[in-house]
Amino acid sequence: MLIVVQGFALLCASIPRKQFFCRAKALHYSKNCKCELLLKRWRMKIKLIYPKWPKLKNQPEFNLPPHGPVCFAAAVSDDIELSFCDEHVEKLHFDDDADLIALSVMLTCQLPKAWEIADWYRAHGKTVVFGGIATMLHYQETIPHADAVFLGEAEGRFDKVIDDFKKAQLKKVYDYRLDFPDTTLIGNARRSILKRQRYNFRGVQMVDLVHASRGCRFNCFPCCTPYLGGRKFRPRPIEAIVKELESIDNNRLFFVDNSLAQDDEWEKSLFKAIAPLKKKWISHPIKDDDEILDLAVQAGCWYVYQAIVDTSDHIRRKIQRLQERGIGVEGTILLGLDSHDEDYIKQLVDFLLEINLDLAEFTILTPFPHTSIREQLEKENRILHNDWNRYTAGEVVFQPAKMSIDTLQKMYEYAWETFYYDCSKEMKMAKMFLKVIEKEKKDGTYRDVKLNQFRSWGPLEKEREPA
Ligand code: B12
Ligand code: SF4
Repeated sequence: MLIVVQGFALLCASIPRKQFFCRAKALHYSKNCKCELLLKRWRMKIKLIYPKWPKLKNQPEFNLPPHGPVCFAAAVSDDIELSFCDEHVEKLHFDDDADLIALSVMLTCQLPKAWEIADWYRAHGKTVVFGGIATMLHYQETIPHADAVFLGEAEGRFDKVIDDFKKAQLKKVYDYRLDFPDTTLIGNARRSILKRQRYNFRGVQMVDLVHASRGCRFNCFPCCTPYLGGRKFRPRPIEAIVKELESIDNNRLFFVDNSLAQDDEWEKSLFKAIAPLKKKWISHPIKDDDEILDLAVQAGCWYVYQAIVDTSDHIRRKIQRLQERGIGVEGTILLGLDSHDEDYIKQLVDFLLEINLDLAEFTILTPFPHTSIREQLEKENRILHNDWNRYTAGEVVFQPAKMSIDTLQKMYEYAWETFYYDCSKEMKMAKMFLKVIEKEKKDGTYRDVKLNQFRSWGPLEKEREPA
Protein backbone atom coordinates (compact mmCIF):
# COMPACT_ATOMS: atom_id res chain seq x y z
CA MET A 1 0.00 0.00 0.00
CA LEU A 2 2.83 2.35 1.02
CA ILE A 3 4.58 1.66 -2.28
CA VAL A 4 1.41 2.47 -4.18
CA VAL A 5 0.99 5.78 -2.32
CA GLN A 6 4.64 6.72 -2.82
CA GLY A 7 4.40 5.84 -6.48
CA PHE A 8 1.37 8.06 -6.85
CA ALA A 9 3.10 10.88 -5.02
CA LEU A 10 5.99 10.66 -7.47
CA LEU A 11 3.59 10.78 -10.35
CA CYS A 12 1.89 13.81 -8.83
CA ALA A 13 5.21 15.57 -8.31
CA SER A 14 6.05 15.03 -11.94
CA ILE A 15 2.93 16.91 -13.15
CA PRO A 16 4.06 20.44 -14.01
CA ARG A 17 2.47 22.94 -11.65
CA LYS A 18 1.08 25.15 -14.39
CA GLN A 19 -0.39 22.36 -16.42
CA PHE A 20 -1.94 20.84 -13.35
CA PHE A 21 -3.42 24.01 -11.96
CA CYS A 22 -4.68 25.41 -15.23
CA ARG A 23 -7.05 22.50 -15.30
CA ALA A 24 -9.28 23.30 -12.40
CA LYS A 25 -11.16 20.09 -13.08
CA ALA A 26 -8.05 18.07 -12.38
CA LEU A 27 -8.13 19.44 -8.86
CA HIS A 28 -11.64 18.13 -8.40
CA TYR A 29 -10.68 14.84 -9.93
CA SER A 30 -7.81 14.45 -7.51
CA LYS A 31 -10.12 15.34 -4.61
CA ASN A 32 -12.51 12.63 -5.68
CA CYS A 33 -9.64 10.19 -5.76
CA LYS A 34 -8.79 11.37 -2.23
CA CYS A 35 -5.23 12.06 -3.32
CA GLU A 36 -4.40 14.18 -0.30
CA LEU A 37 -0.71 13.92 -1.09
CA LEU A 38 -1.24 15.60 -4.39
CA LEU A 39 -3.17 18.44 -2.78
CA LYS A 40 -0.53 18.87 -0.11
CA ARG A 41 2.29 19.03 -2.59
CA TRP A 42 0.66 21.73 -4.66
CA ARG A 43 1.07 25.25 -3.39
CA MET A 44 -0.42 28.04 -5.41
CA LYS A 45 2.04 30.65 -6.66
CA ILE A 46 1.33 34.33 -7.20
CA LYS A 47 3.74 36.70 -8.87
CA LEU A 48 3.09 40.27 -7.74
CA ILE A 49 4.43 43.01 -10.02
CA TYR A 50 4.80 46.74 -9.42
CA PRO A 51 5.36 48.18 -12.91
CA LYS A 52 7.83 50.95 -13.45
CA TRP A 53 6.51 54.47 -13.87
CA PRO A 54 8.29 57.29 -15.69
CA LYS A 55 10.25 59.20 -13.07
CA LEU A 56 10.17 62.96 -13.13
CA LYS A 57 13.34 64.60 -14.35
CA ASN A 58 13.78 66.57 -11.14
CA GLN A 59 13.02 63.75 -8.74
CA PRO A 60 15.73 62.18 -6.63
CA GLU A 61 17.42 59.06 -7.96
CA PHE A 62 16.50 56.80 -5.08
CA ASN A 63 13.43 54.59 -4.90
CA LEU A 64 11.21 54.18 -1.91
CA PRO A 65 9.91 50.73 -1.07
CA PRO A 66 6.38 50.44 -2.49
CA HIS A 67 3.59 50.41 0.03
CA GLY A 68 0.41 49.28 -1.78
CA PRO A 69 2.00 45.94 -2.79
CA VAL A 70 3.26 45.08 0.70
CA CYS A 71 -0.16 45.90 2.19
CA PHE A 72 -1.86 43.82 -0.46
CA ALA A 73 0.62 40.98 0.19
CA ALA A 74 -0.40 40.98 3.85
CA ALA A 75 -3.94 40.20 2.73
CA VAL A 76 -2.83 37.16 0.74
CA SER A 77 -3.19 33.90 2.60
CA ASP A 78 0.05 32.40 3.95
CA ASP A 79 -0.43 29.11 2.15
CA ILE A 80 0.14 30.89 -1.15
CA GLU A 81 3.70 31.33 -2.35
CA LEU A 82 4.18 34.97 -3.25
CA SER A 83 7.06 36.47 -5.17
CA PHE A 84 7.45 40.16 -5.84
CA CYS A 85 9.07 42.21 -8.57
CA ASP A 86 9.37 45.98 -8.23
CA GLU A 87 10.34 47.05 -11.72
CA HIS A 88 11.88 50.25 -10.38
CA VAL A 89 14.74 48.32 -8.85
CA GLU A 90 14.95 45.06 -10.77
CA LYS A 91 14.37 43.62 -14.20
CA LEU A 92 11.11 41.83 -14.74
CA HIS A 93 11.76 38.25 -15.86
CA PHE A 94 8.91 36.66 -17.72
CA ASP A 95 10.17 33.11 -17.32
CA ASP A 96 8.30 32.11 -14.19
CA ASP A 97 5.83 29.41 -13.30
CA ALA A 98 3.32 31.45 -11.30
CA ASP A 99 -0.31 30.35 -11.36
CA LEU A 100 -1.58 33.89 -11.07
CA ILE A 101 -0.04 37.23 -12.05
CA ALA A 102 -1.08 40.14 -9.82
CA LEU A 103 -0.40 43.70 -10.94
CA SER A 104 -0.39 46.47 -8.37
CA VAL A 105 -0.81 49.88 -10.00
CA MET A 106 -0.74 53.15 -8.05
CA LEU A 107 -0.25 55.93 -10.59
CA THR A 108 -2.07 56.75 -13.80
CA CYS A 109 1.29 56.98 -15.61
CA GLN A 110 2.13 53.44 -14.44
CA LEU A 111 -0.88 51.96 -16.22
CA PRO A 112 0.29 51.70 -19.86
CA LYS A 113 3.30 49.67 -18.69
CA ALA A 114 1.04 47.51 -16.53
CA TRP A 115 -1.27 46.82 -19.46
CA GLU A 116 1.70 45.85 -21.62
CA ILE A 117 2.94 43.38 -19.02
CA ALA A 118 -0.56 41.95 -18.58
CA ASP A 119 -1.05 41.54 -22.34
CA TRP A 120 2.19 39.60 -22.59
CA TYR A 121 1.29 37.24 -19.77
CA ARG A 122 -2.22 36.68 -21.04
CA ALA A 123 -0.92 35.95 -24.52
CA HIS A 124 1.21 33.26 -22.86
CA GLY A 125 -1.72 31.64 -21.11
CA LYS A 126 -1.46 33.23 -17.68
CA THR A 127 -4.31 34.60 -15.61
CA VAL A 128 -3.87 38.24 -14.64
CA VAL A 129 -5.54 40.19 -11.86
CA PHE A 130 -5.19 43.96 -11.36
CA GLY A 131 -5.50 46.03 -8.19
CA GLY A 132 -4.30 49.30 -6.64
CA ILE A 133 -5.28 52.97 -6.85
CA ALA A 134 -4.84 53.49 -10.61
CA THR A 135 -6.79 50.30 -11.30
CA MET A 136 -9.68 51.82 -9.37
CA LEU A 137 -9.40 55.09 -11.26
CA HIS A 138 -9.19 53.46 -14.69
CA TYR A 139 -10.97 50.17 -14.28
CA GLN A 140 -13.04 50.26 -17.46
CA GLU A 141 -9.95 50.74 -19.59
CA THR A 142 -8.15 48.04 -17.65
CA ILE A 143 -10.79 45.33 -18.11
CA PRO A 144 -9.66 44.38 -21.66
CA HIS A 145 -6.14 43.72 -20.30
CA ALA A 146 -7.23 41.66 -17.31
CA ASP A 147 -8.88 38.41 -16.31
CA ALA A 148 -10.09 40.19 -13.19
CA VAL A 149 -9.90 43.70 -11.81
CA PHE A 150 -10.10 44.18 -8.07
CA LEU A 151 -11.47 47.53 -6.91
CA GLY A 152 -11.07 48.51 -3.30
CA GLU A 153 -9.00 47.46 -0.32
CA ALA A 154 -7.84 43.87 -0.16
CA GLU A 155 -8.07 43.04 3.56
CA GLY A 156 -10.61 40.28 4.15
CA ARG A 157 -11.63 40.47 0.49
CA PHE A 158 -8.95 38.83 -1.60
CA ASP A 159 -9.60 35.26 -0.42
CA LYS A 160 -12.83 35.34 -2.41
CA VAL A 161 -10.82 36.01 -5.60
CA ILE A 162 -8.55 33.08 -4.84
CA ASP A 163 -11.51 30.79 -4.17
CA ASP A 164 -13.11 31.77 -7.46
CA PHE A 165 -9.82 31.31 -9.28
CA LYS A 166 -9.40 27.81 -7.86
CA LYS A 167 -12.90 26.95 -8.97
CA ALA A 168 -12.18 28.46 -12.40
CA GLN A 169 -14.99 30.94 -11.75
CA LEU A 170 -13.05 34.18 -11.71
CA LYS A 171 -15.25 37.26 -12.20
CA LYS A 172 -14.21 40.15 -14.39
CA VAL A 173 -14.78 42.75 -11.67
CA TYR A 174 -14.61 42.55 -7.87
CA ASP A 175 -16.02 45.83 -6.74
CA TYR A 176 -15.49 46.73 -3.08
CA ARG A 177 -15.00 50.44 -3.67
CA LEU A 178 -17.50 51.66 -1.14
CA ASP A 179 -17.39 48.58 1.05
CA PHE A 180 -14.32 49.36 3.13
CA PRO A 181 -12.87 46.67 5.36
CA ASP A 182 -12.86 47.35 9.08
CA THR A 183 -9.48 48.92 9.86
CA THR A 184 -8.91 46.26 12.56
CA LEU A 185 -8.33 43.87 9.64
CA ILE A 186 -5.24 45.83 8.55
CA GLY A 187 -2.26 43.93 9.87
CA ASN A 188 1.46 44.58 9.54
CA ALA A 189 2.44 45.11 5.92
CA ARG A 190 4.33 42.11 4.52
CA ARG A 191 7.69 43.81 4.04
CA SER A 192 9.49 40.47 3.88
CA ILE A 193 8.71 40.36 0.13
CA LEU A 194 10.93 43.41 -0.48
CA LYS A 195 14.52 42.99 -1.62
CA ARG A 196 15.72 45.37 1.02
CA GLN A 197 19.19 46.23 -0.16
CA ARG A 198 17.77 47.61 -3.41
CA TYR A 199 16.16 50.43 -1.47
CA ASN A 200 19.49 51.56 -0.08
CA PHE A 201 20.92 54.64 -1.65
CA ARG A 202 24.63 55.26 -1.37
CA GLY A 203 24.74 52.90 1.56
CA VAL A 204 21.83 54.49 3.42
CA GLN A 205 18.62 52.59 4.03
CA MET A 206 15.61 54.50 2.70
CA VAL A 207 12.62 55.18 4.93
CA ASP A 208 10.02 52.46 5.37
CA LEU A 209 6.47 53.37 4.43
CA VAL A 210 3.66 52.84 6.89
CA HIS A 211 0.12 54.14 7.34
CA ALA A 212 -1.90 54.90 10.45
CA SER A 213 -5.20 55.65 8.74
CA ARG A 214 -7.02 55.43 5.46
CA GLY A 215 -9.29 57.83 3.64
CA CYS A 216 -9.60 61.57 3.82
CA ARG A 217 -12.52 63.68 4.83
CA PHE A 218 -11.45 66.71 2.79
CA ASN A 219 -12.24 67.30 -0.84
CA CYS A 220 -9.45 69.22 -2.56
CA PHE A 221 -9.97 69.92 -6.25
CA PRO A 222 -6.86 68.25 -7.75
CA CYS A 223 -7.14 65.08 -5.68
CA CYS A 224 -8.75 61.69 -6.38
CA THR A 225 -8.58 60.54 -2.75
CA PRO A 226 -12.14 61.72 -1.94
CA TYR A 227 -13.38 59.46 -4.75
CA LEU A 228 -11.29 56.52 -3.55
CA GLY A 229 -12.01 56.85 0.12
CA GLY A 230 -15.58 58.11 0.06
CA ARG A 231 -14.55 61.18 2.12
CA LYS A 232 -14.31 59.10 5.25
CA PHE A 233 -11.40 59.21 7.67
CA ARG A 234 -10.71 55.68 8.90
CA PRO A 235 -8.03 55.50 11.56
CA ARG A 236 -6.38 52.20 12.42
CA PRO A 237 -6.39 51.10 16.06
CA ILE A 238 -3.43 52.75 17.73
CA GLU A 239 -2.16 49.49 19.29
CA ALA A 240 -1.96 47.98 15.79
CA ILE A 241 0.13 50.93 14.57
CA VAL A 242 2.49 50.68 17.53
CA LYS A 243 2.84 46.94 16.92
CA GLU A 244 3.63 47.51 13.27
CA LEU A 245 6.20 50.23 14.01
CA GLU A 246 7.91 47.98 16.53
CA SER A 247 8.19 45.25 13.91
CA ILE A 248 10.04 47.43 11.38
CA ASP A 249 13.80 47.16 11.45
CA ASN A 250 14.30 50.77 10.45
CA ASN A 251 14.36 53.82 12.64
CA ARG A 252 13.23 56.11 9.81
CA LEU A 253 9.70 55.98 8.54
CA PHE A 254 7.29 57.75 6.22
CA PHE A 255 3.62 57.91 7.27
CA VAL A 256 1.89 57.97 3.89
CA ASP A 257 -1.52 58.83 5.35
CA ASN A 258 -3.25 61.46 3.25
CA SER A 259 -3.33 63.80 6.20
CA LEU A 260 -2.80 63.09 9.88
CA ALA A 261 -4.71 66.28 10.64
CA GLN A 262 -8.19 64.83 10.53
CA ASP A 263 -9.10 64.18 14.15
CA ASP A 264 -7.29 66.08 16.92
CA GLU A 265 -7.85 63.57 19.71
CA TRP A 266 -6.77 60.63 17.58
CA GLU A 267 -3.70 62.53 16.38
CA LYS A 268 -2.68 63.37 19.95
CA SER A 269 -3.18 59.77 21.10
CA LEU A 270 -1.18 58.51 18.14
CA PHE A 271 1.78 60.79 18.85
CA LYS A 272 1.76 59.94 22.57
CA ALA A 273 1.64 56.22 21.82
CA ILE A 274 4.51 56.19 19.33
CA ALA A 275 6.83 58.58 21.19
CA PRO A 276 8.44 55.83 23.35
CA LEU A 277 9.51 53.97 20.18
CA LYS A 278 11.85 56.85 19.30
CA LYS A 279 11.31 56.37 15.58
CA LYS A 280 11.92 59.33 13.30
CA TRP A 281 9.33 60.02 10.67
CA ILE A 282 8.14 62.07 7.75
CA SER A 283 4.45 62.63 7.01
CA HIS A 284 1.88 64.58 5.08
CA PRO A 285 0.35 67.51 7.02
CA ILE A 286 -0.11 67.47 10.76
CA LYS A 287 -2.46 69.87 12.54
CA ASP A 288 -1.14 73.40 12.99
CA ASP A 289 -1.84 73.54 16.71
CA ASP A 290 0.70 74.18 19.50
CA GLU A 291 -0.09 71.13 21.57
CA ILE A 292 -0.21 68.80 18.56
CA LEU A 293 2.99 70.19 17.06
CA ASP A 294 4.82 69.72 20.36
CA LEU A 295 3.56 66.17 20.63
CA ALA A 296 4.62 65.53 17.05
CA VAL A 297 8.18 66.60 17.84
CA GLN A 298 8.28 64.38 20.91
CA ALA A 299 6.95 61.53 18.78
CA GLY A 300 9.87 61.87 16.35
CA CYS A 301 8.52 64.07 13.56
CA TRP A 302 11.47 64.77 11.29
CA TYR A 303 9.90 66.61 8.38
CA VAL A 304 6.50 67.12 6.82
CA TYR A 305 5.14 67.65 3.36
CA GLN A 306 3.11 70.82 3.32
CA ALA A 307 1.07 72.07 0.37
CA ILE A 308 1.94 75.69 -0.34
CA VAL A 309 -0.99 77.26 -2.10
CA ASP A 310 -0.21 80.97 -1.85
CA THR A 311 2.19 83.58 -0.51
CA SER A 312 0.08 84.55 2.48
CA ASP A 313 1.20 85.29 6.04
CA HIS A 314 -0.86 82.32 7.10
CA ILE A 315 1.44 79.98 5.14
CA ARG A 316 4.54 81.89 6.28
CA ARG A 317 3.54 81.43 9.94
CA LYS A 318 2.64 77.81 9.46
CA ILE A 319 6.09 77.01 8.06
CA GLN A 320 7.77 79.09 10.76
CA ARG A 321 5.95 77.26 13.54
CA LEU A 322 7.12 73.91 12.18
CA GLN A 323 10.71 75.03 11.65
CA GLU A 324 10.93 76.65 15.10
CA ARG A 325 10.30 73.21 16.53
CA GLY A 326 13.02 71.63 14.41
CA ILE A 327 10.58 70.06 11.95
CA GLY A 328 11.76 70.40 8.36
CA VAL A 329 9.29 71.33 5.64
CA GLU A 330 9.12 70.00 2.12
CA GLY A 331 6.68 72.22 0.25
CA THR A 332 4.50 70.62 -2.40
CA ILE A 333 3.64 73.26 -4.94
CA LEU A 334 1.16 72.86 -7.77
CA LEU A 335 1.76 75.07 -10.78
CA GLY A 336 -0.76 76.01 -13.45
CA LEU A 337 -3.87 76.87 -11.45
CA ASP A 338 -6.24 79.22 -13.24
CA SER A 339 -5.06 82.14 -11.13
CA HIS A 340 -1.37 81.53 -12.04
CA ASP A 341 0.50 83.54 -14.62
CA GLU A 342 4.23 83.91 -15.25
CA ASP A 343 4.67 86.76 -12.75
CA TYR A 344 2.78 84.96 -10.03
CA ILE A 345 4.94 81.84 -10.35
CA LYS A 346 8.06 84.03 -10.07
CA GLN A 347 6.70 85.69 -6.93
CA LEU A 348 5.79 82.31 -5.47
CA VAL A 349 9.32 80.96 -5.95
CA ASP A 350 10.79 84.14 -4.40
CA PHE A 351 8.47 83.65 -1.45
CA LEU A 352 9.64 80.05 -0.95
CA LEU A 353 13.25 81.19 -0.90
CA GLU A 354 12.46 84.03 1.44
CA ILE A 355 10.75 81.78 4.00
CA ASN A 356 13.67 79.35 3.86
CA LEU A 357 11.66 76.36 2.90
CA ASP A 358 13.86 73.28 3.36
CA LEU A 359 12.81 71.47 0.20
CA ALA A 360 10.35 72.15 -2.60
CA GLU A 361 8.61 69.74 -4.93
CA PHE A 362 6.97 71.43 -7.88
CA THR A 363 4.41 69.60 -9.94
CA ILE A 364 2.19 70.70 -12.78
CA LEU A 365 -1.54 70.60 -12.17
CA THR A 366 -2.73 67.36 -13.79
CA PRO A 367 -6.38 66.46 -14.39
CA PHE A 368 -6.32 62.87 -13.12
CA PRO A 369 -9.57 60.92 -13.50
CA HIS A 370 -12.15 61.29 -10.74
CA THR A 371 -10.97 64.70 -9.60
CA SER A 372 -13.04 67.86 -9.64
CA ILE A 373 -10.37 69.66 -11.67
CA ARG A 374 -10.78 67.07 -14.43
CA GLU A 375 -14.53 67.57 -14.42
CA GLN A 376 -14.06 71.33 -14.77
CA LEU A 377 -11.43 71.13 -17.52
CA GLU A 378 -13.45 68.55 -19.43
CA LYS A 379 -16.47 70.85 -19.38
CA GLU A 380 -14.30 73.69 -20.64
CA ASN A 381 -12.77 71.46 -23.30
CA ARG A 382 -9.25 72.24 -22.06
CA ILE A 383 -7.78 68.73 -21.81
CA LEU A 384 -5.17 68.15 -24.50
CA HIS A 385 -5.07 64.34 -24.55
CA ASN A 386 -5.41 61.19 -22.50
CA ASP A 387 -1.99 59.73 -23.10
CA TRP A 388 -1.61 58.37 -19.58
CA ASN A 389 2.15 57.87 -20.02
CA ARG A 390 2.37 61.64 -19.99
CA TYR A 391 0.20 62.18 -16.91
CA THR A 392 3.29 62.32 -14.72
CA ALA A 393 2.63 65.71 -13.13
CA GLY A 394 5.79 66.92 -14.85
CA GLU A 395 4.19 67.73 -18.19
CA VAL A 396 1.39 70.12 -19.15
CA VAL A 397 -1.59 68.11 -20.41
CA PHE A 398 -4.24 70.85 -20.37
CA GLN A 399 -4.67 74.38 -21.64
CA PRO A 400 -3.72 76.80 -18.83
CA ALA A 401 -5.95 79.82 -18.28
CA LYS A 402 -3.40 82.62 -18.18
CA MET A 403 -0.37 81.16 -19.95
CA SER A 404 0.43 79.20 -23.05
CA ILE A 405 1.21 75.50 -22.68
CA ASP A 406 4.86 76.23 -23.42
CA THR A 407 5.08 79.03 -20.88
CA LEU A 408 3.70 76.85 -18.09
CA GLN A 409 6.17 74.10 -18.99
CA LYS A 410 9.00 76.66 -18.93
CA MET A 411 7.82 78.11 -15.63
CA TYR A 412 7.88 74.62 -14.12
CA GLU A 413 11.54 74.28 -15.13
CA TYR A 414 12.15 77.82 -13.92
CA ALA A 415 10.70 77.00 -10.49
CA TRP A 416 12.95 73.96 -10.01
CA GLU A 417 16.05 75.73 -11.26
CA THR A 418 15.49 78.92 -9.29
CA PHE A 419 14.62 77.27 -6.01
CA TYR A 420 17.72 75.08 -6.16
CA TYR A 421 19.99 77.65 -7.83
CA ASP A 422 22.52 78.15 -5.04
CA CYS A 423 22.15 74.85 -3.28
CA SER A 424 21.36 71.69 -5.19
CA LYS A 425 18.49 69.42 -4.29
CA GLU A 426 21.00 66.79 -3.17
CA MET A 427 22.66 69.27 -0.81
CA LYS A 428 19.33 70.40 0.62
CA MET A 429 18.38 66.78 1.12
CA ALA A 430 21.69 66.12 2.81
CA LYS A 431 20.93 68.99 5.21
CA MET A 432 17.58 67.43 5.97
CA PHE A 433 19.36 64.18 6.57
CA LEU A 434 21.70 65.84 9.04
CA LYS A 435 18.63 66.96 10.97
CA VAL A 436 17.59 63.38 11.56
CA ILE A 437 21.08 62.30 12.53
CA GLU A 438 21.16 65.12 15.06
CA LYS A 439 17.83 64.02 16.52
CA GLU A 440 18.95 60.41 16.66
CA LYS A 441 22.24 61.25 18.31
CA LYS A 442 20.33 63.19 20.93
CA ASP A 443 18.12 60.27 21.92
CA GLY A 444 20.68 57.54 21.35
CA THR A 445 18.97 55.87 18.39
CA TYR A 446 21.59 56.72 15.78
CA ARG A 447 22.96 53.66 14.06
CA ASP A 448 26.16 53.95 12.09
CA VAL A 449 25.63 53.27 8.41
CA LYS A 450 26.13 49.56 8.01
CA LEU A 451 28.62 49.13 5.22
CA ASN A 452 28.12 46.19 2.97
CA GLN A 453 29.64 45.01 -0.27
CA PHE A 454 26.99 46.79 -2.34
CA ARG A 455 27.58 50.16 -0.73
CA SER A 456 28.65 52.81 -3.14
CA TRP A 457 28.84 56.56 -3.37
CA GLY A 458 29.07 56.25 -7.11
CA PRO A 459 26.61 54.34 -9.30
CA LEU A 460 23.27 53.27 -7.95
CA GLU A 461 23.04 50.07 -5.94
CA LYS A 462 20.56 48.68 -8.41
CA GLU A 463 23.28 48.61 -11.06
CA ARG A 464 25.37 46.38 -8.86
CA GLU A 465 22.96 43.64 -8.06
CA PRO A 466 23.81 41.14 -5.39
CA ALA A 467 24.59 37.68 -6.60
C1 B12 B 1 2.75 56.85 -0.95
C2 B12 B 1 2.39 57.71 -2.12
C3 B12 B 1 3.41 58.06 -2.99
C4 B12 B 1 4.85 57.61 -2.81
C5 B12 B 1 5.01 56.21 -3.44
C6 B12 B 1 6.13 55.43 -2.84
C7 B12 B 1 6.15 54.04 -3.41
N1 B12 B 1 7.32 53.59 -3.77
O1 B12 B 1 5.14 53.38 -3.51
C8 B12 B 1 5.63 58.71 -3.58
C9 B12 B 1 6.00 59.78 -2.59
C10 B12 B 1 6.87 58.28 -4.34
C11 B12 B 1 4.54 59.25 -4.51
C12 B12 B 1 4.81 60.01 -5.60
C13 B12 B 1 3.83 60.59 -6.40
N2 B12 B 1 2.50 60.52 -6.22
CO1 B12 B 1 1.67 59.49 -4.83
N3 B12 B 1 0.71 58.83 -3.39
C14 B12 B 1 1.04 58.12 -2.35
C15 B12 B 1 -0.18 57.97 -1.42
C16 B12 B 1 -0.08 59.07 -0.40
C17 B12 B 1 -0.37 56.69 -0.67
C18 B12 B 1 -0.43 55.41 -1.50
C19 B12 B 1 -0.49 54.26 -0.56
O2 B12 B 1 0.52 53.66 -0.28
N4 B12 B 1 -1.68 53.97 -0.01
C20 B12 B 1 -1.87 52.98 1.03
C21 B12 B 1 -2.05 51.58 0.43
C22 B12 B 1 -2.24 50.57 1.52
O3 B12 B 1 -3.25 51.60 -0.33
P1 B12 B 1 -3.33 51.07 -1.83
O4 B12 B 1 -2.11 51.37 -2.58
O5 B12 B 1 -4.64 51.49 -2.39
O6 B12 B 1 -3.36 49.47 -1.66
C23 B12 B 1 -4.50 48.75 -1.24
C24 B12 B 1 -5.46 48.37 -2.38
O7 B12 B 1 -5.41 49.23 -3.48
C25 B12 B 1 -5.10 46.95 -2.71
N5 B12 B 1 -4.11 46.67 -3.74
C26 B12 B 1 -2.93 47.27 -4.00
N6 B12 B 1 -2.29 46.61 -4.96
C27 B12 B 1 -3.03 45.57 -5.32
C28 B12 B 1 -2.83 44.57 -6.27
C29 B12 B 1 -3.81 43.60 -6.44
C30 B12 B 1 -3.60 42.53 -7.45
C31 B12 B 1 -5.00 43.62 -5.67
C32 B12 B 1 -6.04 42.60 -5.87
C33 B12 B 1 -5.20 44.62 -4.71
C34 B12 B 1 -4.22 45.58 -4.55
O8 B12 B 1 -4.58 46.41 -1.52
C35 B12 B 1 -3.99 47.43 -0.68
C36 B12 B 1 -4.46 47.17 0.73
O9 B12 B 1 -5.84 47.25 0.83
C37 B12 B 1 -1.34 58.22 -2.43
C38 B12 B 1 -2.61 58.78 -1.82
C39 B12 B 1 -3.49 57.69 -1.28
N7 B12 B 1 -4.16 57.90 -0.25
O10 B12 B 1 -3.58 56.61 -1.75
C40 B12 B 1 -0.69 59.18 -3.42
C41 B12 B 1 -1.12 59.13 -4.88
C42 B12 B 1 -1.19 57.71 -5.33
N8 B12 B 1 -0.02 59.81 -5.54
C43 B12 B 1 -0.39 60.58 -6.48
C44 B12 B 1 0.48 61.42 -7.22
C45 B12 B 1 -0.18 62.45 -8.11
C46 B12 B 1 1.86 61.32 -7.11
C47 B12 B 1 2.88 62.07 -7.96
C48 B12 B 1 2.58 61.93 -9.44
C49 B12 B 1 2.93 63.56 -7.66
C50 B12 B 1 3.19 63.88 -6.26
N9 B12 B 1 4.09 64.77 -6.10
O11 B12 B 1 2.58 63.38 -5.35
C51 B12 B 1 4.24 61.43 -7.55
C52 B12 B 1 4.85 60.56 -8.64
C53 B12 B 1 5.70 61.34 -9.56
C54 B12 B 1 6.40 60.49 -10.58
N10 B12 B 1 5.89 60.41 -11.77
O12 B12 B 1 7.41 59.94 -10.29
C55 B12 B 1 -1.89 60.53 -6.71
C56 B12 B 1 -2.24 59.61 -7.87
C57 B12 B 1 -2.80 60.31 -9.04
C58 B12 B 1 -2.80 59.43 -10.24
N11 B12 B 1 -3.99 59.14 -10.72
O13 B12 B 1 -1.77 59.04 -10.77
C59 B12 B 1 -2.37 59.99 -5.30
C60 B12 B 1 -3.66 59.20 -5.32
C61 B12 B 1 -2.47 61.23 -4.39
C62 B12 B 1 -3.52 62.22 -4.72
N12 B12 B 1 -3.65 63.14 -3.83
O14 B12 B 1 -4.21 62.28 -5.69
N13 B12 B 1 3.29 58.91 -4.05
S1 SF4 C 1 -5.18 66.80 -1.16
FE1 SF4 C 1 -4.80 65.74 0.78
S2 SF4 C 1 -6.23 66.71 2.21
FE2 SF4 C 1 -6.95 67.24 0.16
S3 SF4 C 1 -8.47 65.67 -0.34
FE3 SF4 C 1 -6.49 64.99 -1.15
S4 SF4 C 1 -5.64 63.69 0.45
FE4 SF4 C 1 -7.26 64.91 1.39
